[in-house]
Amino acid sequence: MAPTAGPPLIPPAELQSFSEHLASSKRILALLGAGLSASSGLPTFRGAGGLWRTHDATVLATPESFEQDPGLVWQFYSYRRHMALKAQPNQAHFALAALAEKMPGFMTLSQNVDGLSQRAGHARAQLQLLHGSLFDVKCTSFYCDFVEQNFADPIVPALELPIDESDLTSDEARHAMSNALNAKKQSKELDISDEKVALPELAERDLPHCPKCKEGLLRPGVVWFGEALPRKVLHTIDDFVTSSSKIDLILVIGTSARVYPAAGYVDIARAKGARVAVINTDASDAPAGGMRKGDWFFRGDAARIVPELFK
Ligand code: BV8
Repeated sequence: MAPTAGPPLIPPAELQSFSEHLASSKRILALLGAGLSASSGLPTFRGAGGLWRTHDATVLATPESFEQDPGLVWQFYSYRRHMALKAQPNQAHFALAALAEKMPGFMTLSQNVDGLSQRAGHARAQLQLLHGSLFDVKCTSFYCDFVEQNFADPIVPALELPIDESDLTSDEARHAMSNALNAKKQSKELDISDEKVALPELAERDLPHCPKCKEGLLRPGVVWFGEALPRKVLHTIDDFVTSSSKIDLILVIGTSARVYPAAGYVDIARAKGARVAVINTDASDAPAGGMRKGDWFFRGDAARIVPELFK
């Protein structure tokens, strides 16, 4: 017996009203968050898996943490670089890139640093990276302007740690991890417990250093909490939102919309006449100020819903 089809992914009336609005829209914004890449296997910012489950990403993603323990912060970013390189863009990344190609008046504001929108072929002029990229590195020396794209995995040998820590509970992974660490003669016996997984203390000399000035420590080219967003990105977005014409629609895809000033673009778009379409697995994650009449909330996996919406 053929399996009975479940309820439609998107309620037909909602899809109809959205499609009509999309077809008549000239200027559209999309605000992307980590939920967009969830189906590509990447944990969301607060959902980092494995041994990072006991660390608070919002604490690690700060200049203070890097100052205090660059080795720990580099291990966090090395794990995320590795995961992002292993991941593939999903159908939502491709659908957004296709919409950008079709619509000059479409601009994506991405909070994601995983590089998946770029790998899906999203036109760079229409992709604003609000929080930088895992694959940019820059020198921390005050007098050095070195910055480059770097996809090496790991970026230095000292960061070559078994990454599949999500199965650290298994003996073989545990032995692999401790053998690798012992081989680096840098770790005490790993104390794997539920509370905290001991991470090796990496010597600063073994962390990535600047090839230009030869002395500065390199850091990930992401925007940390307390740091300003890239000026050029802010100016490009300002030009888009302050132009006289209205904004017809803002898509809010896979984000808890709690981080500012990124989340503030929802209200800025509303003030320019935009209707809001939220795509999120969590019905409680509506933007600040909640949903208004004429908005849409499409509940579910962005990787499945976004391609449907743009059909
Ligand atoms: C700044 C890079 C000023 C690093 C990140 C008001 C105005 C201005 C600033 C502030 C303000 N209030 C507070 C601040 C300070 C702070 C801030 O916003 N704090 C928060 C915690 C309240 N903001 C800043 O510090 C910003 N800087 O304002 O500087 C300034 C000006 C001049 C001079 C000096 C300073 C900088 C913020 C940037 C921080 N960097 N990322 C890194 O990645 O390591 S933010 C990081 O967290 C992500 O980039 C993302 O933006 C954010 C949220 O991460 P997640 O929660 O994981 O992801 P997301 O929110 O996307 O949640 C996942 C969602 O997806 C959920 O809703 C889930 O339900 C959904 N989902 C899951 N699976 C799916 C799904 N949806 C669909 N499909 C699925 N399959």
